[in-house]
Amino acid sequence: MNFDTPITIALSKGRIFQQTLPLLAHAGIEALDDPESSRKLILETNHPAVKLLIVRATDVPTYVQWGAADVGVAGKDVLIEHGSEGLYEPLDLRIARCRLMVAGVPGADLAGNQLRIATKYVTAARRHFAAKGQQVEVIKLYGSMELAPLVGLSDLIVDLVESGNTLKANGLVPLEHIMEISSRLVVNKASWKMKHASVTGLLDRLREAVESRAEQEQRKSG
Ligand code: PRT
Ligand code: MG
Repeated sequence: MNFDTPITIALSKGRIFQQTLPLLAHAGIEALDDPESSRKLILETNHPAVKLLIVRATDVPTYVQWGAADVGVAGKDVLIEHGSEGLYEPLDLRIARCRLMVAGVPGADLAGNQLRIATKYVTAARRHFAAKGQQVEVIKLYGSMELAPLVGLSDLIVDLVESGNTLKANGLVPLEHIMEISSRLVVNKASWKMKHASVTGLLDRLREAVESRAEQEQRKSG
């Protein structure tokens, strides 16, 4: 692919970077450094006009919203909490998948009113209980949510669950499924207009990569 316009892509280290790399490779983009070993926050690629910005997962939508990055990859959880101002969300990359769940000690009461819910995902948690017509008090935490019900900070937590091992290790169980989570491509609204050819070119190649992977998965399971 031919990138004549400069394009910056915001990514977080760890699972999102690892799982986005093969998709970018399908668009002919290869990073020249590995963020896990290099301390650089701006990574060059094999295309001089294409750069990768390494930012915190929760900061990806902020960089893209303000146009400091043209595109980015962020979890649906992060996007729900951030809001969609200044952003398009044209593609589900189907990577970094997990589930947003209500969890607590075994047998915890899910139905009560004025339950206290500890979570990093305040917006998603409020919406979930409001949709059930339940009044709850949501307590914002920044991590280690599993501790909250063990020490009486909250009745329940709302957290991401992948294998379930983190809950299990703390004597908690998943109680209610809220939604499936995956990472999305987000695009700055001005970049979408001003860099239309490059952005849609990249989007098309990423969509192909996602679809061919989904077909492979289906063939394996069928
Ligand atoms: O780690 P850091 O503080 O820098 O930021 P972050 O935690 O937001 O980043 P990162 O890279 O850990 O997560 C980026 C995105 O990956 C998230 O926004 C999610 O969309 C997605 N994702 C997928 C996950 C998980 N799976 C996941 N398992 N994010 C977090 N977890 C955590 C979860 O919060 C819980 O503590 O892993 C634990 C549960 O895992 P299991 O396997 O024990 O159930
Ligand atoms: Mg993390």
